Amino acid sequence: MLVVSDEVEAAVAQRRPVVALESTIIAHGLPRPRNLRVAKELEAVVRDEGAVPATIAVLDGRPHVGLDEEQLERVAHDDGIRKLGHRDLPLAVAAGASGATTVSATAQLAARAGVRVFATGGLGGVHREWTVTQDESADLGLLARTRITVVCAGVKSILDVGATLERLETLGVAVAGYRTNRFPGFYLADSGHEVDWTLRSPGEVAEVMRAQDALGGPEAALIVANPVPSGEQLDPVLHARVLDDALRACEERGITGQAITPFLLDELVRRTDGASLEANLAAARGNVRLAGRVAAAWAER
Ligand code: PSU
Ligand code: MN
Repeated sequence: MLVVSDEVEAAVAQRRPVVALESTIIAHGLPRPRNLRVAKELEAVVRDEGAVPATIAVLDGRPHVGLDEEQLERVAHDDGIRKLGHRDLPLAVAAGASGATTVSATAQLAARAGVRVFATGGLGGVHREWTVTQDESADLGLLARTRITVVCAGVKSILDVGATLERLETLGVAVAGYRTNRFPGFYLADSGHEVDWTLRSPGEVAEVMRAQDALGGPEAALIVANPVPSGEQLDPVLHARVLDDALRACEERGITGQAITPFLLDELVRRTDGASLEANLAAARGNVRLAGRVAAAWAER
């Protein structure tokens, strides 16, 4: 049922480095037409690190691991492309639908295809109004049950970051800062929260992955939280101001469910004159590069 590209299939079979990439950031997280350029650029960064990119999406009811140029273009430019969490996968397959995969759906399909390393911008998590809405991204629950290493710039700053870290602890998902003891804040290098563990090289990350496999226990992910370079972060004062306004706009317009994350990301781009987009992309690029290096270290096992 899974369509794995020849290139990805060969790399997995030969234990060469592969990095999974999600497609929701392309279809619903970034403005067009820049999104297609970014999708290609992120794949190029993976290749630059000597790894094979495996961008994941569902097209006409078939989950694809590794997209060609035309397929990538469909994800970026088709209006009908849905947003698929992991619970949506069987429904999309049976309906013959097309959709971009979130972190949860991407992680599931990557693991199924034997890809162990995955890069994204920021994870989903616990939303700020959780006590009222119970809105918590399915990313967290899926990562608690999937053996994959996710390189990310923390969780999106539109969320309740402290609550998200608490949930990750409860769920038993390992979290380590990359060369930092601060949990990154997506657009910002520091979310204001600490992490208990710091990893300093791709080789150290790969050692943790080996230990996960050797120790048994529940199949859970490893989150490698890699801060955006501080020179490329969004101005923290601007961030605090526009985020407040964007959250208010979201509430006023009654945006709910799956639409909240794309709406807030888009509002931030508009309200910062594109500065949040640059910070988002800087974070994503850095994560993809590090993921390429982790995949290479992992391939040496
Ligand atoms: N990171 C980004 N941009 C995005 C996302 C992550 O830089 O658009 C997406 C991811 O696919 C993540 C999803 O899984 O947002 C979370 O959506 P929700 O909060 O509805 O679960
Ligand atoms: Mn949600």
